[in-house]
Amino acid sequence: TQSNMYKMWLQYREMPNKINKETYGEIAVIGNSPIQESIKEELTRAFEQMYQWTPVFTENLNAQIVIAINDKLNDLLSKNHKDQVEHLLDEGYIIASENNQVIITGKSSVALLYGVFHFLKDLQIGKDIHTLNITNQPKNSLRMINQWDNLDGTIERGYSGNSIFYENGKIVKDKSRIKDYARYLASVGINAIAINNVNVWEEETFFITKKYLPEIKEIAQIFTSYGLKTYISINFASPIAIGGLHTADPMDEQVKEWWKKCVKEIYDYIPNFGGFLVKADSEHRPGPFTYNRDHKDGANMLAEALAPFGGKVIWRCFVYNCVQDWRDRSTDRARAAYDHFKPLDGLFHENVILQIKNGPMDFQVREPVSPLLGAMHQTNQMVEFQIAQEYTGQQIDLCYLIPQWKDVLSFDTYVKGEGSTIEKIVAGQIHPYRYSGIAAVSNIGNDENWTGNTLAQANLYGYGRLIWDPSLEAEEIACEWIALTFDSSKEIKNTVSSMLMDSLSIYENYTAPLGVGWMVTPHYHYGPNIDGYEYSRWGTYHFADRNGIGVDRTQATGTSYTSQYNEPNASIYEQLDTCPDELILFFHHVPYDYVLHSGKTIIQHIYDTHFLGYKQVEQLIKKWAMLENVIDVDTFRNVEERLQLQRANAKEWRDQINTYFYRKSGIPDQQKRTIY
Ligand code: GCW
Repeated sequence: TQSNMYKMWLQYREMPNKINKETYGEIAVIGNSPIQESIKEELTRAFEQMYQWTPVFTENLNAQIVIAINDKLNDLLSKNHKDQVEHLLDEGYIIASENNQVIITGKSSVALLYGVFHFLKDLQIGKDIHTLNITNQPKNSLRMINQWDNLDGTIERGYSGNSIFYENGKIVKDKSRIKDYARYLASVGINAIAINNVNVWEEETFFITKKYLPEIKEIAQIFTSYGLKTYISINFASPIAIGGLHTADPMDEQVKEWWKKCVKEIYDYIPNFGGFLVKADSEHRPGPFTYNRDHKDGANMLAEALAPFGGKVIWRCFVYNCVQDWRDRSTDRARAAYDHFKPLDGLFHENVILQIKNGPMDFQVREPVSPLLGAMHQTNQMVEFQIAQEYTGQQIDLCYLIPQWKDVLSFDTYVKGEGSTIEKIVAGQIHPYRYSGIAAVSNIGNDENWTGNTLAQANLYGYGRLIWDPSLEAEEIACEWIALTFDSSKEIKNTVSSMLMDSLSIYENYTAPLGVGWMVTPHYHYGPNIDGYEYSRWGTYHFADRNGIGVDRTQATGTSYTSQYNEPNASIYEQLDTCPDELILFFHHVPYDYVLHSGKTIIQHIYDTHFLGYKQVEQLIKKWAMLENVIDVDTFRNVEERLQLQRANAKEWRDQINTYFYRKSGIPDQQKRTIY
């Protein structure tokens, strides 16, 4: 049997108020697609666990619970509900209580699946089955997960064990865990997944060939039965690496033909294949630059091969010079994505979507929003988040990321006047994007609890919920997750939700200050190393010297990165007196005694937040300790152990940062605390 931690938010705990078998024992599920099969399985699992009886499935529309596409419902729906369904998108559903019947309907099978998961969620949190009346649909059309899993079983930036997809150079034979993953993802509305790392190594290059397609087909079928389309990350140099050609030039006829044949073969195996995810000309991966072509040439060539089958190219914009010289002050990594892609607006085919990281650097705890988002009016875009906590504590330190993503989504770009938020841009409401949405790097692995730290499950859950409906509040999502994962006791809810809600700012407090980023151990990205990247080629500098710190990205005296924003943002960031405190060192180089809006100097802010951050971790430990007797022992231990590691990490950060800046600046702490 599966442990509680394994079951994440689909616990289906035994319910005190049982719905009875006599009345609800028969459930009508109309249709036989694989998705209907998933629905039946999920209902069976849930009802057996919650109510200790097994439902019988029927096609009889008189059953108390009816799950069917709207045109199979005959006259069961009231006029009002009928109209509501008519206006829904394909993935939208309604749950209607009608003449004592519960009817879950929509226009597609996957809508029914989403409706059923919603129904089960409401039952789990104790809602009355007779009063359910829900209309719901996603705000974003593409809701995607990216696995950074390698065929050898490792996961790039994975902190939860090894891959559930691959082991020892092979696709796993037992795919039951992949199926469970599909259930979790579908239950929060994810509808697409790229199943391998964007860094495509030698053997993974063959994923698009007969060598692996039969097994990838099996994976794709699992995901299909939960409404997710499967994507493969490809190696841009495949025509050379595995095709026997001497070039991968996207303008070369033979190369084009090669990709067309390749794509056709993929669709022979997987008729609803989603398409390719591509990291090109980035961190030494091959790409069109080798052939003096640009990214539209590369993306469009693949798009042409995929178009006849309805496939898409998701092309990442994480393109920058990763062999910089720290002596060169004019090259600015933050500028790179915009500089490369903005001039290409309008030149991409309509089945290309650009995938852009939320910030201009790389998933730091604090960054401004990428100015490329929304800047291209005629090119499909989606934002990329990182659920995996590469720079935010690696699922050791607690860091609930939903508040960060909400900040990104609510950011006003002004690209089409006031109100041009990222939320609206990626929902396709500002520019007429054909496709758009949100992707994120997954945080799961084969650890029993999927996410290393059990509380990091909230980030996966929250990601799905937030991108389905960005209007949900971070705290609301946290409470929902807690209620489903643990139980509805007030004590657990209050304690865990306050821990989650405080965690991002705590993490920010004891790590790199005021938006400057990095200062992490090179390569591993956990723990402090203030100058670890300072003289390296990655372009991630803080420029601290005895007088001050920060990166001058102004038009007046710096790299002019600020000019990539629309007004008024460009001026807000450009001017010291309007630049928000939390980003000041991202945009400006300032002396240590510069006074923030908060009234504190930079140096005092550094001292205060670092002492505070450490204390706050100690408080987290105390809060968690209060739950010892109310939370299951596995979860309790799992989190307790990690909180202790977090404390050690926070201490190291606190002392190294404080010492470093005390020595650099020579300015003592006003409160005379011990600085080592
Ligand atoms: O910051 C980097 C990560 C790499 C990752 C890359 C990317 C998959 O450290 O591990 O490679 O981002 O997003 O492509």
